[in-house]
Amino acid sequence: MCRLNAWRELVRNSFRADYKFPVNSAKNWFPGHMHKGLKEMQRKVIDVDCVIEVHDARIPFSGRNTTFKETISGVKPHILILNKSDLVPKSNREEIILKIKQADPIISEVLFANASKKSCPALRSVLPRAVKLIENSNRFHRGGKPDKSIIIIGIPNVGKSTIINQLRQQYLAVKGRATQVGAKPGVTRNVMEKIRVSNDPMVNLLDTPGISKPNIKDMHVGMKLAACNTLNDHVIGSMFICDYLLWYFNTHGHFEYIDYMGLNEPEENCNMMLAKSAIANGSMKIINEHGVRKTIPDYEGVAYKFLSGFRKGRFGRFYLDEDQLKAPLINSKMSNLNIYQDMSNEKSV
Ligand SMILES: Nc1nc2c(ncn2[C@@H]2O[C@H](COP(=O)(O)OP(=O)(O)OP(=O)(O)O)[C@@H](O)[C@H]2O)c(=O)[nH]1
Ligand SMILES: [Mg+2]
Repeated sequence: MCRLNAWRELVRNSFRADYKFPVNSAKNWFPGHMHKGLKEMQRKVIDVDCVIEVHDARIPFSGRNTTFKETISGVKPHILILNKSDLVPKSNREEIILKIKQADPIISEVLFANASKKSCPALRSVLPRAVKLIENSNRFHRGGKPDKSIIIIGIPNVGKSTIINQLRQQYLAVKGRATQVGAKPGVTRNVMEKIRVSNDPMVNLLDTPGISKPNIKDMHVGMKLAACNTLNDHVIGSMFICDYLLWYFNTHGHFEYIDYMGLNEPEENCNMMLAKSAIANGSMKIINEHGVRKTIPDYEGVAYKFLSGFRKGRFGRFYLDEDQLKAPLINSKMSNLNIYQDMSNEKSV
């Protein structure tokens, strides 16, 4: 505790309080395959009865593609799954749900889910919920067709395909994956044909490529999206992402990185942090400079360790949207909310 207080003081007195962005927002957030994917989705959405949007729970208020409202979902029932709940605290979930619903009344349900876990209770509840919403919706005129179609949308790498595979395994008790999953953005490139995930009720899901928000004006949002690996690292650059995360950890009191990286105290400068960590862990590499062999810190290797440590939850559970969480609620009728969370006791990683 004493150590923690000393670190907080150090950060408060001598570290940068605000973040100056070394990169600007004139980035290509929207690669070519996303244009194609969006067009395909717009063609197929005509047959769809409900939209399930998946987003990363670490950034509940940042980086959702709000243009989906105009391009895809319209007035169809819309469920938002905040996935990767194993990486965020169990506190504040009710407040987050309320704030999202207040800001975006088109959303019928918000759930926290952990699709990496076999029997996630929130995921088990999602199909019955969607079916109920569809049957209660006055747009449901399917001429007696018994099957229901749901499209799964969201930005890249948030777990859309994992959720489809999980639901299929849960309801049909089949092994294997119907749609490919991967730990980098852009794994699903095309809108898939319908994937049957349940026979009773008869439900088909459509997997789609992750589509980012076309313009990102707020660079905090861009950096958070990059930190959660919803963009390829090269779009921003690994070193810049590390630097942003280091600033975020220090200014928000998340000091778990210090032990993980083999450091003694908080570091303000990202290059210095990576160099000290490389030396402490023996992560050095030999380079040849003008015919002279030199041993230098393996900056890229250590930056990868830092980024993947965060992405795997090795620095503890927290939101990257803590500042938005502090904003007051418009009204706080929390007790009226239906909250479906993954309340299991899984550990932070
Ligand atoms: N920690 C954690 N990881 C998850 C969870 N769900 C999915 N993942 C991982 O997140 C990564 C992306 O999963 P995908 O299902 O491929 O994500 P996607 O949204 O389909 O990605 P694109 O097709 O690239 O848009 C994979 O490494 C999954 O194992 C979760 O609940 N928690
Ligand atoms: Mg996918």
